Amino acid sequence: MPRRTALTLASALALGAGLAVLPTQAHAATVVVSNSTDLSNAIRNATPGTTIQVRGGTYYPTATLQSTANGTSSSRILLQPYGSETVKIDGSNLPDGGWIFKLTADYWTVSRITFQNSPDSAVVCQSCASTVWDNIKTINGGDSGFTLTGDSTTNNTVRNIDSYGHYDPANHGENADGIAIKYGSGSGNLVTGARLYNNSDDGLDFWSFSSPVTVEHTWAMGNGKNRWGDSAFAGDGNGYKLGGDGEVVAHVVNNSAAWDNAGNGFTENSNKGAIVINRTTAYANAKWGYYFATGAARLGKNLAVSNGSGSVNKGSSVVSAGNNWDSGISTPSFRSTDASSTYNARQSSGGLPVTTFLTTGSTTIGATMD
Ligand SMILES: [Ca+2]
Ligand SMILES: [Ca+2]
Repeated sequence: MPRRTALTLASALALGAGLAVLPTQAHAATVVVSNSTDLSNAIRNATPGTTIQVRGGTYYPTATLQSTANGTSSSRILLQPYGSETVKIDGSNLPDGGWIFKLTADYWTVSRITFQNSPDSAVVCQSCASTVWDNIKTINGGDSGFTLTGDSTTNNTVRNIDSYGHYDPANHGENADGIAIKYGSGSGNLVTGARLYNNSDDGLDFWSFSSPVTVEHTWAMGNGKNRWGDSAFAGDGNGYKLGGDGEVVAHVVNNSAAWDNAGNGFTENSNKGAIVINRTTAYANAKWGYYFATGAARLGKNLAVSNGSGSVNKGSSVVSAGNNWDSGISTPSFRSTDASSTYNARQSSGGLPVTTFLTTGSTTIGATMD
């Protein structure tokens, strides 16, 4: 990236009356950090155009890394590894209830960093706008892996995240989701290319979020199983929990899949909005493939196979067309029902690994699994 020309203080002063129109991105700096203190300070003190490059290794901060510093549309703040090095930020030394990273800011891009072993939530973006989360991992935390929350949560992109192994012991697994977009509002938020698996509660949860969110190219699997020997386990285990708390909102899920979850593959969760579910696949979930019993969902070209309670539970306001449970629609066979390749490393582009699992070759129905 070409370096921006910085306006020095002296030249700015020389402009005299022109001060009022000075660009705000006067300082574009690259900061290289190699210990937790410097990392914390760099995050807190970032200014528009700051690039924070984190040297390889595992970091153990003792307080939540946080910032309220905004970038701008033309001078984003970047947080990323140095070169191709591997960076893990581990929450093991945080106090009980601590989060690893809390951002309340706009125009950040966070790339290729693992956030693991958080006492509570791993990453929380509160009232963030125009942030990009690119190929991050959130692993084995004590509540949800990645959270967007608060009003004015707009135009954020979560791309190619892996979020797995989260479990909240205090609530017997009731709350820990792979991605939680909950308790807030704001348009233009996108989840794409996510793998959300083996979390105690849901793969993805939009509880009490009042604006539409779009999900695509995402897999949710193995959620809601008691993997922790919890005798009072309370995880729900929906692949995609698309609402709740009385919000009526038309979320959109395209070309995504849910399998082997303990609950439903896809559920309105009492959201009566016109949720759009298009070309998705629900396979071998313990409850319904698609549970839309009370709302007005638009279900099109979806494929449900071998779900415990059945393919679909749909109320009279649901519009259903081209799905394999609709009359005259046949069920294509899967090329593979062996999911092992879905856990492989991602492609060099950061995209989901190549798999034949749940692919059919159909150009009209079901997820394409890519
Ligand atoms: Ca729950
Ligand atoms: Ca949940």
